[in-house]
Formats: sequence, structure tokens, C-alpha cells
Amino acid sequence: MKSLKKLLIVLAVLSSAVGLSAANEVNLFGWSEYVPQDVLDSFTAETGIKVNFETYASNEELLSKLVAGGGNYDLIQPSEYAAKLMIRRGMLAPLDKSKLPNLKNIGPEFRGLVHDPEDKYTVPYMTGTVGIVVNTDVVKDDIKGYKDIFLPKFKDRLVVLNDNREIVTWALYTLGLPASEINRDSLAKVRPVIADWVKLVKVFDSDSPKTPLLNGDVDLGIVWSGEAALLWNEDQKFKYVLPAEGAHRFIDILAIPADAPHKAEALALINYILRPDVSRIISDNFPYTNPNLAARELLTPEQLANPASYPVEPGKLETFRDIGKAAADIDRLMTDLKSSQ
Ligand code: N2P
Repeated sequence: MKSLKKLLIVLAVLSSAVGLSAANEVNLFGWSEYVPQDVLDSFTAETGIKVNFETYASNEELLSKLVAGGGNYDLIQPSEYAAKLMIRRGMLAPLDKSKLPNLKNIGPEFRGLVHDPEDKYTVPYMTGTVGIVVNTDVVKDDIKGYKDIFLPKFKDRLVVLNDNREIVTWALYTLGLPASEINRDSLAKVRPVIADWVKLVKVFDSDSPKTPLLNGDVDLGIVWSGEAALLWNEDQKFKYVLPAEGAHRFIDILAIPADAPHKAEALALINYILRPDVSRIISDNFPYTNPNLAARELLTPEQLANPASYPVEPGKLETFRDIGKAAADIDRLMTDLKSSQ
């Protein structure tokens, strides 16, 4: 009996040495420019759990990698509409709340939302908006919405997110159509609008749209609010405007894929991220709207006064709906319009 035990220990040590046993790791697939490497490193230092980190730049990219399989991801960060789709298709594992005591730090207004009414599968990571950044040193016009920036005079002075669902939604808002009703008919209506827009755009970038604005390569942008907040911190000439026609309020969540190989480690990382001192570091690096109210208490008055992170008059904001198969129609339309450029 004793020697069997010994043998098992030797086997375990050997197999971990050659990488056969991968128990003490977690595979994170997250948005680029959203999770500070420092946070992952300190998690590893505290727990001994190694974090393998891969990034994506759109929900559609995340979904296609997951559907293709082979990623072995343990922790992902979809936005509300992609999370809803995954729940509907049974792609997410229910969360063991007993392993998430820090969940208490999330504000009540971020619980029980449409994408996961019983908070069974998802935990809010950050929320934010998609809006317009104006370099007010250069652009003196009163910019209120999409219709004020997609103009011939701003040709080659615009950066926008490289996100098909976003772009189609901006066009729907511009036409006064509901953002959640995406079908053949509404796509036919937005087609000529977007065809004109793509001719004006200089840069499509979802990873770091702040960069061409900072460099002065462009004067206007449609970006994630966290990018706008970083620009504001850099120089207050970069003003954030929530488009009058309507804008996306995204809720990005943490979730564990149903087939994740390291669920316990993923839960440990979620609980770590929910710790106020850790969540505060995330806000320091990527100043989105933090749903963790205990972490918000640790932010400076300047951080809380950043108009892109914590908008005072948000206007017309909407979360996105799961639109099922129409997502593929959006991608076809956008590929078509961009390639005929
Ligand atoms: C961070 C991307 C923000 C997430 N680069 C938008 N849902």
C-alpha cells in the first residue's frame, strides 16, 4: 500500500514536470486592453495558479473561437448579448456562488439583468458605453451625434471601432430605427448609410482606438468609454459625447464555458478579480464604469469625475439583444461594404 502511494506521488510529480497535469492553471480568453497583466501576475503569486492569457477584440471573434472548439478556455468575458446567446445554447457553466464570497461587492443595479436574470452564469466585470471623442482643439463644431461626424469634411479624420454589430447599430440609430430589430429589411436600409461612412473612416480599430487620436492622426472617433477616459486623463481637449441618437451601454461579464477544464481555478480568479483592492487596479488601468461598489470607494474623486467613466447625463443608452442568425448577415454586409472600398 505504501509503495503504491509512493508510486502515485512519483507519477504525479513526473507528469507535472512534463506538463501532463495542468491542474494548477487557468486559461483566460479576454478582451484586449481590459485585464492588467499585473493583476494576473499577483493572482499567480498568491495562489500558485498560472494564468494563460489570450485576447480578442470583438464578441464575434470570441464566439467563433468558442464554437470552433479547441481553445480549452476556462474564463471568458463576453458582453451581455453574447453572454445571452451562450446561455441560450448551453455554452456556459452555472457558477458555484459559495466560491464567490466577493460577489457581495457588486452593486444591486448590476445584478439580475436581462442577459442572466438569476445571475446563474455570469458576474459583471466592467460596464461602459460606446461614444464619440472629439479633439476640441481642432474640431470647433458642436458635435452631438453620429450625423455630426460622418460628414465629407471629416473624411480621413475619423477612427471608429472595428466592430460590425456596433457600426450597424449606429446606422440604425441614425435612421431612427430600433437597435434590437436587425433583419434583412433593416439591414437593407442601413446599407447605403454605412457605404457612405466607410469612405470617410481613416482607421478601424477596436484594440486601441485612442492611439491615432493621441498621435493627432485623426480628430474624431467612436470608441469604448474606457479609451475615451484614458484620452481625457491625457488631455482634457478630448471630449466624450454620448450620441444623441442612442448608444450602446455594454455590460461585460465573466463566465466559465460549460466544457472548461479548470473550473475551480477559474472561480478562484473571478473571486480574486472581485476583491476591492484588485478591482481598483483594473479601474486604474482601464477606467470603465466599475460595477464593484466596494472598489469604487477606493477610487479618487478625479477618477469618479471622469466624464467618460462615470457619465452624469447618459442620455439614451441601451444594452444589446441576442439577435441569433442575423449576426452572420451583419458580418456579410460589413465585409461586403469594406471590401468594395
Ligand atoms: C476593451 C474593450 C472594451 C470592451 N478593450 C467592450 N465591450
